[in-house]
Amino acid sequence: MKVLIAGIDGYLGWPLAQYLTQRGHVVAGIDALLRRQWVTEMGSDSAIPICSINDRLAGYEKCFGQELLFREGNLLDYKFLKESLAEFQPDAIVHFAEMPSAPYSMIDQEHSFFTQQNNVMGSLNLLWAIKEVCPETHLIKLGTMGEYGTPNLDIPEGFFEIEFRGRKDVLPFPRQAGSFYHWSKVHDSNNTMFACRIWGLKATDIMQGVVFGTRIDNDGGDPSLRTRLDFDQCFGTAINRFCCQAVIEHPLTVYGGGGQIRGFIPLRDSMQCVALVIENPPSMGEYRVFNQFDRTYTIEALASLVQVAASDLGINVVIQNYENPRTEMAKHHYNPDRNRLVELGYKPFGNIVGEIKIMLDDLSTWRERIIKHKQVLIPDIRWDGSRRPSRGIN
Ligand code: USQ
Repeated sequence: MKVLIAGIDGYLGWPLAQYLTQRGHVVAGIDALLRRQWVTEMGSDSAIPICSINDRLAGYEKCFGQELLFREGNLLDYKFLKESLAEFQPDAIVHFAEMPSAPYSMIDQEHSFFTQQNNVMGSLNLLWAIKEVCPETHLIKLGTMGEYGTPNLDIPEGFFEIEFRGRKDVLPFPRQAGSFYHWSKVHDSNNTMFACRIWGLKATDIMQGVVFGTRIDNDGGDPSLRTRLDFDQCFGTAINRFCCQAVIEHPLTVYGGGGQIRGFIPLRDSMQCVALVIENPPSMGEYRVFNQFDRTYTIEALASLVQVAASDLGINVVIQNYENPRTEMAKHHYNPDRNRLVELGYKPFGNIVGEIKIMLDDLSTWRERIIKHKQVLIPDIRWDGSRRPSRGIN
């Protein structure tokens, strides 16, 4: 199939291009290269050095013996977007071209506004462009498990049957997002569902958990093919940050008591799931929702897994609880379904400790790069709009 990846330069986009190529798909990409700027704005850098987009494209061509069509531009530029779709005529579009950080969206008015404008308007433009240029294209939109929040109910995959005053219906499961970023994803989901209903487009909305990992299956050894790995408070996610902290023997920064539960998925599994979604498209007019994660963990349990894996490799790290800069539930029920991808053939890698050890090994090569930016490890962005570094609480 011809697959266009919007956001091809990011943590997920660049490895996905390689993974899909290995599965026989023809890949093209668009990107405004904003992720690089956001991480610089946070005073940080990818722990794993990454090449410029031009060197990435040259490395891809050398490794796979074929060219990757790339166009630099922004989804907010509607003319650019329509021209890109018309040029490539994709069978599927994977939409990763969003600002992905909850803390970044909570910094201040400007960052909240930017997040929602970039994500919601960019996605709306994409829906219009698909309708006008290639209405039979399958849109695979990256949503987030965070759209659901942490209700005191089990979480289905997008929809549930509800009975109210003696009548029944199947309705979208309530969304209770926990940041302006997560709400931007809810707004995208609503717009996508609506576009499928009124225009007959077809879309899969992936509710993805927190991704971690430095590698995919069969990654080429060329440095241009590596993906980035962030560890700052905005673009570094929990396990990725803990592994970067461990390799420099910095305390693992558990926010609050660490009783928060989230769904987690290794990078290599995320690639597998997206490929399965592309290869098993919905019908025209169908809007379907898949929850995409391997297992759920408390943050405290994850920090312990990283601590133990590090200790096996001779690295001693302590776990430190910090005042939680976020407003989120300290302890809660969390039991989301994730059957639909398994039904399509998703086979989880399953060995989280093994994956963490691979990460620690990879990251120890880049210890100096993490040490150079270690001031970004302590969070200071608070959900009340103020900024103050969190202090240790034990
Ligand atoms: N946390 C810590 N210590 C840290 C970093 C995070 O305790 O150093 C805690 C947070 O308080 C939170 C949990 O770990 O309770 C997850 O935080 P995170 O930064 O790993 O992930 P999150 O902000 O939820 O967002 C990430 C991605 C986002 C994606 C989401 C999936 O940045 O793009 O949508 O994971 S989910 O969490 O399922 O909504």
